Amino acid sequence: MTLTVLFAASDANWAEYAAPLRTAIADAGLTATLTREAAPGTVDYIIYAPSSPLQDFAPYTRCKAVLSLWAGVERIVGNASLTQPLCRMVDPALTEGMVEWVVGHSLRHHLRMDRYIVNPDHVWDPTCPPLARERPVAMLGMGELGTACARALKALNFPVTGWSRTPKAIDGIPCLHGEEGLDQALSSAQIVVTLLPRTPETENTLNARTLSLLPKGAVILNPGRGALIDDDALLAALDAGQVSHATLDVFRVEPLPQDHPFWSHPRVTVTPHIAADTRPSSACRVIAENIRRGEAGEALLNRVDRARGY
Ligand code: NDP
Ligand code: OXD
Repeated sequence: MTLTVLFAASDANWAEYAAPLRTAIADAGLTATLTREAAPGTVDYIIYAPSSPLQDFAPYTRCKAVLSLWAGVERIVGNASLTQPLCRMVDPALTEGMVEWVVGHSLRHHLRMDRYIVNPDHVWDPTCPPLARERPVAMLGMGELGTACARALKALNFPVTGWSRTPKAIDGIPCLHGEEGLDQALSSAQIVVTLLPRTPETENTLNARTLSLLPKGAVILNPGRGALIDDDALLAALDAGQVSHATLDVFRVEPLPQDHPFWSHPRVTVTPHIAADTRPSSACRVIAENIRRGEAGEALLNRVDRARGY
């Protein structure tokens, strides 16, 4: 049987994904027409990115799953017309990229690299930074990405505490949950990494109250979603020295508007939502495996729980 797979994403996505998707679908033993246009009633699977104008999923009556190219699904999860199973992206290469971004930016601040990279007055300050073992990290979000980043930082000896919605047991990484757990994780964290999904519950996880719990001079790394942080509270904490630096990859509005104070703040580093990209060669294999599973009647990978929102 020939399946119809609708690719609902931008022209740029199509240019990157069409060839590796065809290869991955064939390698999974499937016969499919991969297309950017099809009569809704004929479509078996939808591959979706928020760059697509597709908003009304109701006419796709035969569609067995919507497969997101993005890990974060906040722009589609609440769509009332979407009743088909929704799967988010878990791509090993995306995870690898996130680990590199988080470890790189953690080490930048831990080793105070900026002091030596930009030193116009040639200051000779032989103060050595502490060892990683003396620099506690709080990892907010212990899912696919948070757990991989926590393990990588732990391998460098950072004492990492994880925080998630539900309790977890991970070797060598104490894990907390709930509001009290958050307060405890933050109370000793010199580096805080936010890798939570955007949901109504996670909005403003870092706010004036929670930022005030941090030891003075803590660093924030946010590769999760902009809405996890109250922007004004963060700016106030930076100005007060409560937070010494924030490295932000994601924002409430993207691209970050030119007049946003983050651009010019001396202790904010803006990276343009590049912490971790889905890589077509590996992501297409994940998509093809899910189509294979759908056809074989097996459980789909990475199903989103609509009620939870992620
Ligand atoms: P997962 O769904 O695997 O993990 C999410 C984690 O957040 C889980 O540990 C979950 O807890 C926790 N969580 C969710 N809600 C709450 C809550 N209310 N309180 C406490 N913890 C909560 O997601 P990923 O790790 O794959 O991705 C995380 C996010 O990273 C994505 O949603 C996306 O927004 C962002 N991202 C950013 C990219 C970038 O380039 N900047 C690239 C890719 C993703 P529990 O384990 O108990 O369910
Ligand atoms: C994603 C992202 O969610 O790039 O995949 O942020």
